[in-house]
Amino acid sequence: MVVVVVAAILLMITAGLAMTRTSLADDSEPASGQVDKEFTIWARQFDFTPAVITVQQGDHVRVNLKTADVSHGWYIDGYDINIKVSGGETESVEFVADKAGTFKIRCSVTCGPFHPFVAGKFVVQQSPNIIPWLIMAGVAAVAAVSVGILASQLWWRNRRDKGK
Ligand SMILES: [Cu+2]
Repeated sequence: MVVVVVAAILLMITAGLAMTRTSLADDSEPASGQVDKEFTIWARQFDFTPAVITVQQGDHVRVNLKTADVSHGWYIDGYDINIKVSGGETESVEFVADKAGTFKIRCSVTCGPFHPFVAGKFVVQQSPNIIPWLIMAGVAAVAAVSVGILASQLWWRNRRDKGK
């Protein structure tokens, strides 16, 4: 009897988790061509404005690089992104921020004596993963229900034995 009840509860929780996982996966998949974060960055002698950009892991990012003076580049160390722009033009790049962490941005065109100072940061914040928490909650619920059922069985048995 106890085994059947526990098995049924386990089955329900597993099915629930499977459904939750599927719906989460559907939500996190961005539609093709959809841009989550767009930035327009001005490069000049000798900085980027803004220098620091922050996104969430998995964001589809679009960056438009502009310059009002000489040629500059915008390179993310560790992301294989490198765009270059000449005076008065705009160059764009789109990519998915799939790696979490803080990455150095550098100018990839020697633009003058203070070129090494043309730098910034690309911050990719890790998206919270709720799946492990859901599994832990499921296991805890099963354990609690099992203990409850066992305790009540023992209580009834004890009562019945006393009555004899
Ligand atoms: Cu430069």
